[in-house]
Amino acid sequence: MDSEHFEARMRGQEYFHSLRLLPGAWCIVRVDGRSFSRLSETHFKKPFDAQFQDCMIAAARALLEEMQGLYAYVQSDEISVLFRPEWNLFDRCVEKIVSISAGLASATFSLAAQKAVHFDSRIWMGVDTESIVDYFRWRQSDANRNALQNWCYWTLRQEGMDSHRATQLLEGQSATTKKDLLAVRGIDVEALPDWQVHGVGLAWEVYTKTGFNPKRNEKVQTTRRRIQVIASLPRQEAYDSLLLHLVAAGELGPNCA
Ligand SMILES: Nc1nc2c(ncn2[C@@H]2O[C@H](COP(=O)(O)OP(=O)(O)OP(=O)(O)O)[C@@H](O)[C@H]2O)c(=O)[nH]1
Ligand SMILES: [Mg+2]
Repeated sequence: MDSEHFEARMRGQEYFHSLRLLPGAWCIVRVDGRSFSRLSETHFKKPFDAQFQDCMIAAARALLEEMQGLYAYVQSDEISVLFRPEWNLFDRCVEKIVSISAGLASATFSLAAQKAVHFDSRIWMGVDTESIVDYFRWRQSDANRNALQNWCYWTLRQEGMDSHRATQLLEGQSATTKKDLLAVRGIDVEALPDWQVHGVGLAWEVYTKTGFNPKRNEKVQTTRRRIQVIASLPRQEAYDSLLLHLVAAGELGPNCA
C-alpha cells in the first residue's frame, strides 16, 4: 500500500473529525465539572463557596476570551458560552470545540483552585434568538432549583442527618415545602446572594480609555473592550431584554449593566 493511500485510510478513521456546527446556527458550549459533588464535598464550603465561584468565573472568562464568545453564564459547576452564527473558530469543528473548551475550563479552574479537576463539554445549537433566550432561562431555572435543593440538603447534613436520609427526605418535595424547611431554621431564600440563586453572567463591555500622545502633547481617547461580571442578573423579562440586547449588539450598552 502506498503511503498516500495509507495516510488517507488512517485519516478516514478519525471518523468524527469532519463533523461541523450547522452553518448559520447559533452555538452554546456548556462545560460541566466532572464529579464536582465529590470534589466539593471535601474541598469547598457547603452549600456554596465564594472561592469555588471565583474559580468558575476565572474559567468562564478564559472561555470568553480565548474562544471569542459573546456571553457566558455560570451556575453551580457549569458554564454556558454563547457564540454567534458566523463564529468560525477551528473551522466550526465539533471535536475541536468540545475538547478545547473542556481543556481550557479544566486548566483554568485547576490553576485557580490549586487542585486538578476536569470538565466535560457539549454543544447546543439554535436557529433563532428566541431559542437563545429560552436556553438561558432554562439554565437559570436550573440554578434556582439547585440552590434550593443544595441549601436544604446541606442544612440537614449540618444538623447531623446522613446523606441517604437527607436525599430521601427531600425527594419529590415542592419548592414551597423546601422554602418552609429553610424558613423554620431562620434561612430566608429571598435573602440568599444572587450568584447562588440566579447565577452570574459575563459579557463584553465597551469603555473609553484616556491615554497621552507625547508627539502631539495631548490627551487621546480610545475605545476598548473588557469583560464585565454581572453579579446581579436581571430577572424574567428584564433578563430576556438583556440577552436580546447582547445578541443584537454583541456587548453591553451603557444602560444595560
Ligand atoms: N461545596 C460546593 N459545592 C458546589 C458549589 N457549586 C456547585 N457545587 C456542587 O457541584 C455539584 C454539581 O452537580 P452535578 O454536575 O450534577 O454533579 P457532578 O458530581 O459534577 O456530576 P457530573 O457532572 O455528572 O460528573 C453539586 O453537587 C453542587 O452541590 C459550591 O459553591 N460549593
Ligand atoms: Mg458536574
